[in-house]
Amino acid sequence: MSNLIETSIQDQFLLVKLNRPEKRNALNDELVLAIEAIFTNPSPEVKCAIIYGEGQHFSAGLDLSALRERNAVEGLHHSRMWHKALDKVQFGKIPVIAVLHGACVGGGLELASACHIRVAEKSTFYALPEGQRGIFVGGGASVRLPKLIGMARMIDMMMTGRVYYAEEGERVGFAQYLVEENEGVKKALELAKRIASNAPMTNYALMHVLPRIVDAPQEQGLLMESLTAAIAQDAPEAKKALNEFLEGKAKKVGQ
Ligand code: 1HE
Repeated sequence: MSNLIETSIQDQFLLVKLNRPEKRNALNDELVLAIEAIFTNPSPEVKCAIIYGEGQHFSAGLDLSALRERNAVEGLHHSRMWHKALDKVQFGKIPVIAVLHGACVGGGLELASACHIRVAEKSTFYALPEGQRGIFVGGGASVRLPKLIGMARMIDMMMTGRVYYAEEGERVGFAQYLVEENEGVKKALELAKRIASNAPMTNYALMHVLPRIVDAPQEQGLLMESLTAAIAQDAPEAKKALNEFLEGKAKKVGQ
């Protein structure tokens, strides 16, 4: 395993730390492949993962020093390597929470977008410098980011170099939670506990079925929804949770 990334298990949660602070957690091939390996085969005891960055920034994106002269085909393979790795994050076995601080830019934002929930500390800022570097996003941002913030904002960011800071960023949809500095992992652990208490089928449906429904034509989406609902309600966890509510033993909404 690469020493540019560190993993540890706390309770039933996998903590994944980007550990290249001297290069602002810039993502070279070694790091991207390490991310792929970690999310391809998480230990079965792990119920949720949290990914965060060491140092002052979550990630400065693609390691630009590795952006040597590539021809079109090599560029394609490089981009597809990112897609394969980030698909393992989005469509793996465990929900993934990204904890953001400092720069969350370029490929760093693409990594954050592949996670299921984003918690931003107040120092976070978001940008897509690809526009200014004469390149295009290649790590999945054109598919994932418009679903978070809308296409118009992404076009503006790339055309003008616009930077969004933490508070506005949360408002427009980059992150779901905004917390004080150094509070992100604590918040993510709280959320992870809740996520881990869900029926496995519910988490699976949210990670794997919902994105396909969103991309599908309405008729197929509705059918997928019905099939998923039917399977989910038949699971023993669903029956147990329903009984607990009917017996007055379950938490009310908001508790
Ligand atoms: C890097 C990188 C990098 C820093 N690749 N080495 N991403 C970017 O265009 C963002 C470029 N980085 C920055 O704008 C700034 O570094 C930050 C705003 C993120 C942080 O600023 P700061 O003042 O904390 O750090 P720094 O002094 O700029 O950088 C410290 C070191 O990290 C320095 O190396 P050093 O050897 O001179 O100490 C920097 O060169 C190095 N560094 N960022 C390589 N990105 C799948 S396609 C995705 C396409 C993209 O992601 S494009 C966007 C790339």
